[in-house]
Amino acid sequence: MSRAPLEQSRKLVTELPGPKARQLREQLATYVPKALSPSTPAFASRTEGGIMEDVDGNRFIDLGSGIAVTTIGASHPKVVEAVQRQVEDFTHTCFMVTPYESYVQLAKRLDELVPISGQTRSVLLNSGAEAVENAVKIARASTGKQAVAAFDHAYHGRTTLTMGLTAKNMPYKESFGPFAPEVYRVPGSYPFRDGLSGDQAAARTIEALESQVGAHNLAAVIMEPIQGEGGFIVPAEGFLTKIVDWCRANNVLFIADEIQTGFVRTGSWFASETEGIEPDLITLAKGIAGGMPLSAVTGRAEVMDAVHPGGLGGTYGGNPVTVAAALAAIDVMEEEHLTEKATRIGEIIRQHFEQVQQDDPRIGDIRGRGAMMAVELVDPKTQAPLADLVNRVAVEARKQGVITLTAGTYGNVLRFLPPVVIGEDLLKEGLSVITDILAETRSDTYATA
Ligand code: PLZ
Repeated sequence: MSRAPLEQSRKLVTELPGPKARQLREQLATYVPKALSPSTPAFASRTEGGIMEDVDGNRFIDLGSGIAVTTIGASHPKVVEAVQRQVEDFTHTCFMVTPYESYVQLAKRLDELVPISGQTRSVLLNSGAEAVENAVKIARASTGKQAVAAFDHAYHGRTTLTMGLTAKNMPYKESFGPFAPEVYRVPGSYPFRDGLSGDQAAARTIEALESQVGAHNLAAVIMEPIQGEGGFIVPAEGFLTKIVDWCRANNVLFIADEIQTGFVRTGSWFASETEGIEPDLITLAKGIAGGMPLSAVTGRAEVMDAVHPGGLGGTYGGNPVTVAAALAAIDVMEEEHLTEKATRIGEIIRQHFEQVQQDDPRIGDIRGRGAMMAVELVDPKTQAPLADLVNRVAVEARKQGVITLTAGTYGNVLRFLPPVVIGEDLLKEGLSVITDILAETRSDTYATA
């Protein structure tokens, strides 16, 4: 019962938001708290490949993948089929009550895929934040220590523990404290702003860990190999290997939060591979299941097994429908060679902005890897962040039918996370819309925010 494919082209047939979307916005304002403020001036009706069609028949180019989730598109036929079949068999048993084969199969697939040598085990959960929470629980149980260190510019979630691990106050933490104890923040590596080499930045981090926490208190160091919400910050070369080496020498576990970077996003299966590091634990979510809510903690067997029987779980973790989607999504990533496609996307985005940068010095930094690329906009004289400009460009791009995301501790980063299955022409069109808008603001003063 297949429908006609969704045409892969941008097309605006109404003003934005369109009439139906405007009506729905009013309802949203009535029934949904203003703490949730969707950024796209549309309501989705269908999404496929690189296109989102809205309730008014407008078609948007998707450069966000629902924040790095729909790497294979939001309705890949293999995922649709796997989900439909599983729903017909059973929607739920609760794995803690009655196990099912697919959960174990997925844990085996993860064992084969993650850059951890030796046997791993995996626990499946629902959200990214829940995976991070569980990784911390496992690290504490395994080391018998309590402290956890996270980095400047880190993002790990919005639950009480993960809010504390997250660096940025607004909007994530403001008014929600107190946060969980025994969480420490240390400086990391942000080459564009700190100018430090990997070795120098690592020495600074290690000095902070030793003087402010003490290795004998520290259960784990958690880090995103490329910091996502913080602004797609790629650490200086060698930084991560130095940190992981220090952890290993001091009986501190290293948790790689690959929730945003994982599953082919950066051009390899996991960003840890490219960085040449081997984590003890990896948190996974987002791209893992073709849009279904599933997350995981995968880790060295002896670390995972430190937790007592019954110590991990939850009603829905590893729900069979989401697991079916994940097994299909992983097959698609392999069959369609999506690591290579992600790498190609990175080249296209980099080339595009390098061209624009030649006569727009507000583009201070172009960075990222694969289909996880960003540009940081700054005052060319002072490097002050141009957050207002980034916001204006993103708002205008959405009005012109391009779903665009922002990021950064200072709010001055435009980030690109297209579905890796997006067509190259569509990607280039989306980028051109953005840089045309940027060009129109050239004559403005460099208002800093
Ligand atoms: N760790 C590295 O990127 C989620 C959050 C958007 P959840 N990032 C997008 C927002 O404003 O809430 C994320 C991440 C990394 C953990 C998480 C948390 O994943 O599935 O949102 O809980």
